[in-house]
Amino acid sequence: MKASSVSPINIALIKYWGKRDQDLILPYNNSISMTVDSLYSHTTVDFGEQYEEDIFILNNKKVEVNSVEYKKYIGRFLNIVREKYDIDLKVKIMSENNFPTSAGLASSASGFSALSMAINGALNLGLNSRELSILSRLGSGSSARSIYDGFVEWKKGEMDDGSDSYAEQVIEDWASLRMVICITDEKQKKIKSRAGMTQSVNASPMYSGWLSSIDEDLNLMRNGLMRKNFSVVGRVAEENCLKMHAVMMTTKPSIIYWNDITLKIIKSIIDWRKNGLESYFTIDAGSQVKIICMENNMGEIIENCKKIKGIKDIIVAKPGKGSKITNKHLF
Ligand code: 2P0
Repeated sequence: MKASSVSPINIALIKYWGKRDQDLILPYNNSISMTVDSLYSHTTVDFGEQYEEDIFILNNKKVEVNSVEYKKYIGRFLNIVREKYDIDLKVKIMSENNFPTSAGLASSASGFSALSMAINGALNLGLNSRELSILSRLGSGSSARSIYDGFVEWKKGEMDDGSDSYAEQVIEDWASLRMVICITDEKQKKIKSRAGMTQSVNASPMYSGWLSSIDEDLNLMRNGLMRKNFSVVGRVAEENCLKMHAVMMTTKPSIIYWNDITLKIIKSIIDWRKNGLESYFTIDAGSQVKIICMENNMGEIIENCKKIKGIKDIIVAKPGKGSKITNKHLF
């Protein structure tokens, strides 16, 4: 009962920040993302009677199954899976990320989509993509989007049971679009998204403004993607990102994920744009800046980034494929 999968992160162009249901992980708003080709989790799961307790090894380090962090994320998800599919076996899970974990690079998106995909294979559940998206959402919301290739929309849904809250593809590919990911800090963030978004819903005076403006952003983004209109997609992504960070910053107590390098990159991008080098930024629950650009401008943008002191690493991402089963097992 062993299976492995590889699953990518995704980067939101229209963000998810707040849940209408904490247990079922149902969001207040739809979100739209790009599935990324170069950053992924590789996960192997093995269910069997030989295991007396669950074992979880992340990036070659055994995670304590009694730790609060484990219980809140993986442990909680395994309980859901066991109850939903009537499974009585313990499991060994090994997972590796090829990028910094929990630093605002959507490791929970790649991690839970890889885990769901591998569990589907190991237990022979026969779930289709939509059912996998729903299962994965129960582990971590943004992971619902990583199941699919290209550009993807996660629907908030209307039903109380979450059965209509899953992701769907908007467009399959946009081969000339790029994201230049500037790593400004490789340390784990201090405030996890899950806790941060709950605080924002409860304690940011801007939260209602965020929700009332989201439908317009979603419409513009869908149309921009369908027409492959880079200026619209970039502008709307940047505006939406700034709105989400305004909500974060105005939460009491405030949630500020940026550092001085983050702000330096933002200002540089705005300057480059004034001088005709068209690029836009988006930033998630962390300090890394994702620069959205077209392939033909990427070389110049990377050269410019290399001149900004403090950027620790630059990773180029293209639109990529969603979660896949692989026969390469980690153990
Ligand atoms: C997003 N983020 O849309 C937004 C932008 C962070 C900022 O989705 O509680 O780790 O596991 O559902 O999925 C991060 O949220 O939170 C996230 P849970 P998740 O990509």
